[in-house]
Amino acid sequence: MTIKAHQKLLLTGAAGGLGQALRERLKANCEVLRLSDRLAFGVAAAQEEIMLADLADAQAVSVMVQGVQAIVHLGGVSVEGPFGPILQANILGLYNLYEAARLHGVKRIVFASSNHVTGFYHQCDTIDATAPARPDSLYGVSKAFGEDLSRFYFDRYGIETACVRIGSSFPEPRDRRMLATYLSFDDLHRLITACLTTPVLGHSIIFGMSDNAVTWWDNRCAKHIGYVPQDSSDVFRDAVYARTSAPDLSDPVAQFQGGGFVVAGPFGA
Ligand code: NAI
Ligand code: 15L
Repeated sequence: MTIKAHQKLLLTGAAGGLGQALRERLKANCEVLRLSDRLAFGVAAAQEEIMLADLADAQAVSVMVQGVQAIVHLGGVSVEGPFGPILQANILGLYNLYEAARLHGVKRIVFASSNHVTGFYHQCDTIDATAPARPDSLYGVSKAFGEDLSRFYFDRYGIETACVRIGSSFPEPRDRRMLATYLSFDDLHRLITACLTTPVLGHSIIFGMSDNAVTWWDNRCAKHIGYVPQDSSDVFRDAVYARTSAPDLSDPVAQFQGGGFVVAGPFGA
């Protein structure tokens, strides 16, 4: 099966950690990969275009979106912090992106949501996509907004979105919590590919995780996407246990799925 489902694909947040990890991988999904970020990050290679844009700038976002058939949206504030930048990038910026998609006829978006939409569930809870949001931070609230905004644009305008509640996507798990939340870069690419190629995506929420032995999330509501993880955090388990100490179970950081996000801040405006 070809995974080249779109002629021109836009990747936002291209200068960030996941953007860099996906830059080469996503070229298999399109003829031309348009890369965007607020920050400059070098020159375009073969099969690439670079278009810088601040998500808060509606005009720049419109130009960025024009001419693509699908979007992988990673751009934005990726951790808890002051509300001002979160508001600009993750709330106003997301509105600008969906308005541009509507105006330019883009019909499918993969939105990098986050496990922090549901970070205030306990680590002994197993939740699926029907569980009500319980954001653990203003950052998590902004991702919950993104999930609602994208649902509105699907119901009203038919723009399909996969809200991928990414767990922890790094080269390897950094602590014991991430053994449950780990998503390898290759599995992230498999997941995005599934979102871009499944015949009917609709508006879907899927937890972005590898095939980890310990998990808090159940993806049964997203079977239609056809994502099958092939990696697992289990190969890192012994090393993570050896370099970390047992969690203090009276600490909220160890009780809730969101880990340190449940106590981060307040940061003010
Ligand atoms: P990152 O912080 O490394 O990259 C985010 C990129 O967005 C940066 O290059 C930044 O310059 C850009 N950006 C920020 N504000 C912007 C604005 N106003 N306009 C345009 N660009 C802007 O984050 P990372 O780890 O690459 O994550 C990518 C996405 O995935 C983020 O949306 C994050 O919330 C989400 N995510 C990542 C997880 C992970 O484990 N890496 C877990 C859950 C969600
Ligand atoms: C996220 O949403 C962040 O973007 C990422 O930096 C990690 O902190 C991740 O969640 C996590 O929960 O480990």
